[in-house]
This record gives sequence, C-alpha cells and structure tokens, in this order.
Amino acid sequence: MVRHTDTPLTGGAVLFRSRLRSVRLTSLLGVALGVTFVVCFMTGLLSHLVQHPPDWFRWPSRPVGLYRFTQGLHVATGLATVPLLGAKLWSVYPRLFAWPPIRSFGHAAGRAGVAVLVAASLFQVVGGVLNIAHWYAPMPFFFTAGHYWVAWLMAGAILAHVGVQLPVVRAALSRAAREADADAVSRRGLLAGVAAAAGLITLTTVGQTVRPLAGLAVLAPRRPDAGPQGVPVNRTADQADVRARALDPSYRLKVTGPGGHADLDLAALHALTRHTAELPIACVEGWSATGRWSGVRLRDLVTLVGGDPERASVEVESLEPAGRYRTSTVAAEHVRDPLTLIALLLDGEPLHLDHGFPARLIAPNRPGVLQTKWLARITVRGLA
Ligand SMILES: Nc1nc2c(c(=O)[nH]1)N[C@H]1C(S)=C(S)[C@@H](COP(=O)(O)O)O[C@H]1N2
Ligand SMILES: [Mo]
Repeated sequence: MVRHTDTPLTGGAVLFRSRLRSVRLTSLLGVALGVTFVVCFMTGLLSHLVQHPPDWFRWPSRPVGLYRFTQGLHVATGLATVPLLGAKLWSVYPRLFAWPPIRSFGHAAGRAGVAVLVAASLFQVVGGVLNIAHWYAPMPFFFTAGHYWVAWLMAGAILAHVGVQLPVVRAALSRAAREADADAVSRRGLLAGVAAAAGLITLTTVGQTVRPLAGLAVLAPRRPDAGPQGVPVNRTADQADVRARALDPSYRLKVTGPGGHADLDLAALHALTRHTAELPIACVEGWSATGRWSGVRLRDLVTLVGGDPERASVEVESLEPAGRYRTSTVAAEHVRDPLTLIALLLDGEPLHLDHGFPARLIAPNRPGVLQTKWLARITVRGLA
C-alpha cells in the first residue's frame, strides 16, 4: 500500500503508527473536501455579489426562496467541512515533521503552498463558525471582508494543490490501488465515521433553515421558530438603539421621489392599500424563517412620489443611528415586484419592535441583512 512519501523524523514510526493513514485515505477525504469547497465557494461568491452587486450583476426577485436555499447550502457545506478537514489534517499531519524539512526549492515552495492552504482553510471554517455563533471577540477585523478575501486565497491555494497532487490522487484512487489496499475494511470504518460526523452536524443544524427538521436543530445557533412572533431576531431594537425613535408618536416615514415628497404617519401608512405576502427572512448566517407580512407595496410608494415603479431603484434608511445595516439599496427587479412590501404587520399583528416596528422592508429572494428594519426614509432614485 502507498504510504506518504515524507518520512517523519526519528521516532515518527512509533509516534504516528496508525495504519489507517495512507495516500488513499487522504485522497478520498480530499475529493470530499473538494466538493464541499466548490459548493461553499460558489454559494458564498453568489451571496457576496447579491450584497455588493457590481454593475453587470442582476439578482432576480424570484423564486422567492432562492437565496434561502443557496445560503442555507453555504452554511451547511461549511459546517460539514469541519469533520472532513479535521480528518484530512489528521491523515497528513505526520508529514509536518518530515525530515529533512526542506529537500529542494520546489519542495519548499510546495510546503509553503500547503501551509497557506491549511491556514486559509482553518481561518474560513473557524471564522464562519464564530460568525454564526455571533462571537466576534476573536476576530478583530470585519468578518465578511476577511471571509471573502481569504476565500479567494484559499481557492488559489487549492488549485495549486490539486495541480500538484492530481497524479498522486489518481494513482491512489485507481482500481489497482483499491484492490491492493490491505486496510480497506478498517479505513472504510474511519471514512464512515467521518461521514457520520458530517451528517450529524448537518442534521442537527440544517433545521435552522429546513423547517421540517427544526426539531432536530439542537446545534443550530438560531431556532427558526424562537423569537417574537415566531421569527428569530439577530439585532434587537435595543442593540440598534432605536427604541425611543421607533415608539415616538411623531414618527413619520419620509418618502422622496422625482415628483414630490410624502411624510406618512402610522395612520397614513395604515390607510394605504394593504397587501400580504408570505416571505422568508433568510439570514446570511444560515437560518431562515417564513412570515406572513402585510403592508404597503414599495412600488405603490414609488408611484406616490412620482417615480416609475417599473424602472426606479430605491434607497431605504433606518431610524438606527449607526451600524452597517442601517441602509440598503433596492434594485429595480425588487422594486417592481408586487411582493416587495414596506411591512407594518407580521401574522396580522403590528410588527414587534425587534422585527422593525413601525415599518420594515421585506422583499422576495433577498438576504436578511438587506431586509432593513425600523424604516425612517425611502428615497426613489432615477432609472437604474
Ligand atoms: N436597521 C437594521 N435592519 C436590519 C438589521 C440591522 O442590524 N439593522 N439586521 C438585518 C439582519 S442581519 C437580518 S437577518 C434581518 C432579521 O430580521 P428579524 O430580526 O425581523 O428576523 O434583519 C435585517 N435588518
Ligand atoms: Mo442576518
């Protein structure tokens, strides 16, 4: 059977004696990690584009739950990576102590590439888990920017790694290698264990977005049904420091467009034609929950101030005095969609303060971070 070629330094044979380690095992785990990485990378890139759209990028408003699906997949594959990555690092870590540590320039470059890959992978997985746990203390940088750039670094390191290792992997996974594999039975047990761990993590977290599995979501940081009005909350009114402003009786929603301006108090908002839509909040952190929202169509407000509801884009602004998510842009695709609402009610009741009372944006197929709460101002932009 093929063992890894780097020989651990003296004593290694005793230290690292598991017979399960082999090029074949590492290759199998590598293929599995390749699959989870590609899915995680593509869905993550998509989420980045949706949140920071360049000019050429258009994100549709339908199907309403598309982002819920892609982001649920992003977080689920990221979490499933944890045991796979752990097992893969275990399968090769004796090579860390290979002797001599550097044999040639090429060997040194290869080891440096692997070091970058390992560091980037751990950064992504650990950072992602800390982020969904809302534990930012160990990350003294803006998480999403770090997560995004290191993903590219990781993609480059993986491409280089695959380029170097592909012949090794192909040989290790060939039929001849499989037949010559004396430890196949116990290795299958190990792989089954890793697969079971990945499956268990998925099963106990994916309920945060797949509602029928909600009862099993014991490891999920957010339960899809735990929160006021049956919908979770990421940032409360007190955390956002909007309580006084949101409850102020002189509250007005200020709507500005090319044809005029409207200051709408609660009574005026409630007097406008009301519509109801069943739409999910799909948080980038992987949880989602469907609500029955009622309120005013955004396109009707655009018309009210003389904008073109088919072509206008809109800027919404929160009462929140500071914070990254106090404003968002609603592109024309979403403005014109009749399901895009300035919601006043959730499940027939006035919005809970933590869900954005007096008024919030809710649009189909839109990341949770862009479903701005506690709206203060709506500005209709020209044609975009
Ligand atoms: N003004 C404002 N709106 C906001 C946020 C915020 O921090 N400030 N958080 C967003 C995030 S990250 C999510 S997932 C949704 C959650 O909405 P909910 O609390 O009603 O479930 O609100 C969004 N709207
Ligand atoms: Mo979110």
